[in-house]
Amino acid sequence: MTPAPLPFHPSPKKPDIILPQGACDAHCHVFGPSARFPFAPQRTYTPIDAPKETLFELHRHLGIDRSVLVQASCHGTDNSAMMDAIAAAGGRYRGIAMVDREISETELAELHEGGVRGVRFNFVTHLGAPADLDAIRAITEKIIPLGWHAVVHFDAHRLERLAPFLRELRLPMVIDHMGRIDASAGVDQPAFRLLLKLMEDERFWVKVCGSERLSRAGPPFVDAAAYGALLVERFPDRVLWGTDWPHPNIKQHMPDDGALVDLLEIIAPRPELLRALLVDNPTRLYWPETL
Ligand code: 0GY
Repeated sequence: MTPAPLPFHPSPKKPDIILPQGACDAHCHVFGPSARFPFAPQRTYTPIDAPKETLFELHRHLGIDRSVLVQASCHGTDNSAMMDAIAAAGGRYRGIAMVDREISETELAELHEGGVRGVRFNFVTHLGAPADLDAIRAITEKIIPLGWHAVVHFDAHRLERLAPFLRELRLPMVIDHMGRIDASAGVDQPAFRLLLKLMEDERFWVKVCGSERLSRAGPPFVDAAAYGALLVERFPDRVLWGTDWPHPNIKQHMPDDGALVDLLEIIAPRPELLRALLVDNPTRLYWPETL
């Protein structure tokens, strides 16, 4: 039997740092509530309900003004829980959808109208079968006219085989969770070197979050934050950050979201870096019309 999922932190601390105005959590999820938005039959895990109201309250508590909701595999290609949350946020939230290869132009236009600005592809073993490469080619060609990007989520060991394929695609790509590298394996580990190499191509962006997933040292996950700091220093205008609330599939150390915000002191140690990471970069990708 699969063990019961760990609940998200019930009372995160108030962060020690004050976030800049317009700060964006560019990676988090809403789950359910399942009575209204049932999970996908083919899911590989069943999370605890994590409704929009709880997320909105968390963002207020942390000092986060904007957000990008990322469709998670447990909801499959039914984006309705995410769309409902975006609609309730009055333009301050955007979304990354998961879609079928057959999606029509009309359906894509509806998603765009509802705040979606990209599509996510999963290559993470514990989340099910890897995304189909032909389907990705077909979907990305459909979303290019909308100005969308792709979000790619993969296990670090897959990057070597995946990189040539990603380089073929003709749109911006955002890599989730620093490519899920192993924080104990050092900056010379092949996957991290390859990630740095990919980032030299200006189509690629990277999310410097997920420290709690990459860390081998445990809380406060400083070992993983050091990789984020390196990426932010080297590519300050193509990095994004998020809480990853409600932290699906965290098995051991459920993070305190306020403490994750405090890790930004390591990840983006100067005000101009923090502003680029939390405000200017998300604006360019998700709210370009406000520039
Ligand atoms: C994350 C990470 C995970 C889950 C998903 O789509 C998902 O279900 O992304 C994970 O299990 O590591 O980004 O939330």
